[in-house]
Amino acid sequence: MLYSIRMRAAEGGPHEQGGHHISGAERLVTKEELEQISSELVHRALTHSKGCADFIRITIDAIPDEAIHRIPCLTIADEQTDGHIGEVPTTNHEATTPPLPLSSHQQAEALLTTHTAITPVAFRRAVSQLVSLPESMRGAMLVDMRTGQRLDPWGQRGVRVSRMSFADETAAITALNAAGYSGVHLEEALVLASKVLSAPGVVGELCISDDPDYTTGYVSYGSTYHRLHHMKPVGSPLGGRLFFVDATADIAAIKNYLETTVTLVNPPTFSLQ
Ligand code: WAQ
Ligand code: MG
Ligand code: MG
Ligand code: MG
Repeated sequence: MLYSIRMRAAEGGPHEQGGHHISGAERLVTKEELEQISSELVHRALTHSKGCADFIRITIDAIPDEAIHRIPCLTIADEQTDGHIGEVPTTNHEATTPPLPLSSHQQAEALLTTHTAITPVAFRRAVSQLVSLPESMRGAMLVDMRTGQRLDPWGQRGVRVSRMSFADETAAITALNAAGYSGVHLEEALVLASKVLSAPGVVGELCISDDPDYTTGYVSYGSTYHRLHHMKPVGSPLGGRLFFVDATADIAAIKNYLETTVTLVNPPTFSLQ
């Protein structure tokens, strides 16, 4: 039997009373792991770079075994973007013109629009909506892959992907470490991104962390996860996620799948070097 454990934390009261979102995380764990993971999640809420939580909600539910859905892990492709243009250090998310190297956002656009049906207009419109929000959302925006128009009606909450974990977290972390990757941001993002692309109707994702000191984000599509550095200026608390969807997709069904289907992600695999 597995348990779903979810944490959300805010400063200035609960989210629903206007508290400022600090952190959220979720796992699927065994009964034996519950106490340890609860304490790790509380620790995280109390020591986060976004502030110290004064509201922490931990929710635990048992999951019947037959409800569990298994999916493959996305494959990591690492696109290094240079943080420096010429001699001038830049934040490198702002558009450049040739012969300067593409900025992180231009790389994201090139990847998503070359390999999926997401249009450049949709990409730009969606990113500009995301980066012009006054505050980071708690979840993701669902946007039309052809127009970039926001499709979900869920305001600052958006869609929150939940009830997912690596099937074998130790094996997954060992495989990541052996390939040179580490850190809870990457581990959690890979699980989340794998679940997102497994949803019918979702064709791609863009992610920018809202942690002020974490500027690496990613885009994902098909079966790949592309890390992109310098997605925002260091120190910015503004991040977010865009889920690009087919306009004919059923928005309520996507939300329901992402929020409630209990999903285990197989360990990542790396081709032999
Ligand atoms: N479901 C949907 N959206 C979410 C969720 C969720 N469970 N959690 C966070 N978001 C949205 C929300 O708008 C946040 O502001 C935004 O994403 C960023 O969340 O390979 O740390 O948890 O090293 O700050 C990427 C790792 C880390 C890249 C991303 O996101 C790498 C990260 P954060
Ligand atoms: Mg997170
Ligand atoms: Mg899909
Ligand atoms: Mg964060």
